[in-house]
Amino acid sequence: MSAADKVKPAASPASEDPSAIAGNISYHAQYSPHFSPLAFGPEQAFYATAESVRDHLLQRWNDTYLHFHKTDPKQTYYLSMEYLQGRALTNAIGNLGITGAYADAIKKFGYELEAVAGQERDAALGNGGLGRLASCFLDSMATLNLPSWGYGLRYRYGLFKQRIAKEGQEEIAEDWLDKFSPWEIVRHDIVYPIRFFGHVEIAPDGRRKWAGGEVLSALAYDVPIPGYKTKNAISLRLWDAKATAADFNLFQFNDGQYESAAQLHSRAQQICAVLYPGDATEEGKLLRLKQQYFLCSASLQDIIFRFKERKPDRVSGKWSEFPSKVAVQMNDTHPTLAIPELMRLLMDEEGLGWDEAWDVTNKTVAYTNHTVLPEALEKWSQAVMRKLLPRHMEIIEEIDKRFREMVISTRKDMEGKIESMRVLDNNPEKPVVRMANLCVVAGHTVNGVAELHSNILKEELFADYLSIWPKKFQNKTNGITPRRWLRFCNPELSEIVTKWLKTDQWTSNLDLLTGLRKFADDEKLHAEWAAAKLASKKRLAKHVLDVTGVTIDPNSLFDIQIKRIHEYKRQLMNILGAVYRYKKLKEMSAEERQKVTPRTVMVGGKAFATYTNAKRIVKLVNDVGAVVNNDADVNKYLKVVFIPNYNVSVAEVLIPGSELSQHISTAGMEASGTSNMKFSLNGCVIIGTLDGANVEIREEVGQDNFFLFGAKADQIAGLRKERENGLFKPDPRFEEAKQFIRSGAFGTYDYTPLLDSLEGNTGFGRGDYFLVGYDFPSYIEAQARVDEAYKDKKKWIKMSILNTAGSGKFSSDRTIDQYAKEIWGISACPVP
Ligand code: RUG
Repeated sequence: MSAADKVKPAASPASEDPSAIAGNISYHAQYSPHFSPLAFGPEQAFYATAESVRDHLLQRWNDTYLHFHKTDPKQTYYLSMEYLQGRALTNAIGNLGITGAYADAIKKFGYELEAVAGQERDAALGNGGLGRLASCFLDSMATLNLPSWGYGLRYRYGLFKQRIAKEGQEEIAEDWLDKFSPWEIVRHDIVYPIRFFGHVEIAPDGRRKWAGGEVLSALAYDVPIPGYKTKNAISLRLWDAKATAADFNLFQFNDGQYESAAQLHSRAQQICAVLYPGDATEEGKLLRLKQQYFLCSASLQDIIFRFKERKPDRVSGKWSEFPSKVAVQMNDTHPTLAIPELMRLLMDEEGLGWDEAWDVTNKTVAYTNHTVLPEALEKWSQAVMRKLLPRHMEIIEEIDKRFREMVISTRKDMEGKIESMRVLDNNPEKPVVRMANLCVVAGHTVNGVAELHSNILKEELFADYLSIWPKKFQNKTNGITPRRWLRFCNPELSEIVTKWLKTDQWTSNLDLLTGLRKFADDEKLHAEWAAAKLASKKRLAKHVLDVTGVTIDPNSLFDIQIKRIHEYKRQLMNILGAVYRYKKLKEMSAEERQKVTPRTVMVGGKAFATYTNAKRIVKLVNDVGAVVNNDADVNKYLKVVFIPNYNVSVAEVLIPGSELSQHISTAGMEASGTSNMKFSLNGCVIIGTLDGANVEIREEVGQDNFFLFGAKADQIAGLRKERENGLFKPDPRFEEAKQFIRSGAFGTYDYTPLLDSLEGNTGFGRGDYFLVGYDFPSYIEAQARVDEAYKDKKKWIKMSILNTAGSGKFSSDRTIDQYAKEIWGISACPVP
């Protein structure tokens, strides 16, 4: 008899009584039989528990759909190529307020909730901050009862799993659907045709029509997203690509031509196979564009369907009503094709004229920019676009033409600027469509994601447009959900916060955290705070031991940098700092070392598979760690650990246990950053530059509670110029650190190309474009201030408390409330 058999099965969903819940889990173990009925291990326990939780979710999700249907509010649709959802179980029961009941229920089977929750695979349908932001936004939309949904793609394989081998990072397909995802609901009733290639025809009624080519189907999978302490549960609708039976050539198959018989099926599989397929080849570029169009077309057809479904008497004459019922937010330029697709659907399918379709489109779509890095601003070859989406290319050409005419006729003074503002770049060598320009021209609002970033958009990247549309540009400083990023991932600290604030309302009103300020010197709070931190540090130390085999000391200063590996984020500066520290430790006498603040430097993050320098950085951190951690002279004072396979669940262990975190990008290059907010919320002090949201975090937590260093954004261009002119004189400490690596102190791997990128005078990727050399001395000095501050435990804990206390602004509830009011024009629609 299995453990599940010991509890009487009961189908009744949505109970909050532990015995009834246990019965429901047992029911799922037996009647949703994914596994042998003879076994009920932790994995089976997870799936049965998740299915039981899903019963709770489905009820709310259905009620919410019906309520939105009945009340017909204006609704936001968030289009994003990325969602970094992570695990869902702990979050779902936490938001539903049934964690205790589920913990008790699971005990009846002899398991602990944490162990069962740990069985879940991360849903990593995203790459980094942009995807995690989208997931935090969904949590806030549901919590604020906003009528809003997310749309994305159901990638078969998530962001790759990172393994550290002798040669450095290896990428392995992340099989998050290996068994199945208990959270998704396949919607066989929601399918839309998606065309690729083909040609444009003139229909008998004179309308232009896209025809021919190949047609696949988009099939919806819904993931219910529960709000915190509300009956609302919204949808994350993920599209999968399918071909139909009609596309299967039975004749060819019976003739032994198996591959050509199922050609369209295999092409359908490619579309949602992976996030960001390599785009070095023409095939790769085409596939990415297909993915983007697939998301946009399926979502817009669905949005239009719902617009009609909510009021079936809506006739084509009423399209002017559309923007009062629908807001579409494009998360970066990846869903830009929503613009020509909406135009196409309105004109070619619904019969609107250009002006009316343009007016509706403009009032409906808005664009969030997440980067000013030139290489990340998407540009698609006009030839590829014309081949894959001929009708869209026509529409884009018309948008470009009309924009040009508008500027020429109304703004003579801008004529000289027009070429760089146009949607099309007709450079004969490489004609492209500039997606960001298309978003700015077509959208009603453009926003950046932190004050500094939004100012750079207005003053530099989009400055020319600002003079045409001064009201189009806004700032919406990013945020993070306090549920996942404090309440659920750091229960020890959460309890203390609730105890001292005498309320747990901070979970949905994060500004209440300022109430901690008045206790910042209280010794009792200090003792509790330190104990909670130590508990999290021990949990983190265990994780490090489990995944790397390295033992770290929970009494050392835990210094963490976790984010995608990129040269602008300057993990290289961090590791050069660690190398310098190691060299100085080696030069010290035993007595001198005793005065040193012991430190554990942890770095985690994935390097894009084809980004060679980023991969070299990963290798370097590992190589430095291998030497330092095994050096008995100094490893009491310094350890360097690379945390493999950084993802959302790993972050949930690392962030609570952090004391210092590094956000050290070249000023002006990190649009916002969001892990900085998570760290600060968890009482971790930041060492950072005045970049992205660091600027605002420092304002909120107080400048004494933030270790600042480095050049400011407005100095960067000048510094690069100086460098080009050969005026830069490197600090001897910077030279010493590089030289130590070049000497072979960390093994035989050839780091010359990586170190050479920090030398010379000019050029992207050479000539130290990211100014590591310029900022290194002030970085080392800021780190020395950290060492001193950490010696004063009282001072450090006070800084930690004041970081948490100053984090209220960075709740994604605040961000989403601002989007709702200032961009989307939507209001709460709570299920009664
Ligand atoms: O790099 C940015 C981060 O600074 C930002 O916090 C995050 C969310 O706004 O978006 C990141 N980002 C930018 N991810 N992808 C891009 C460019 O496509």
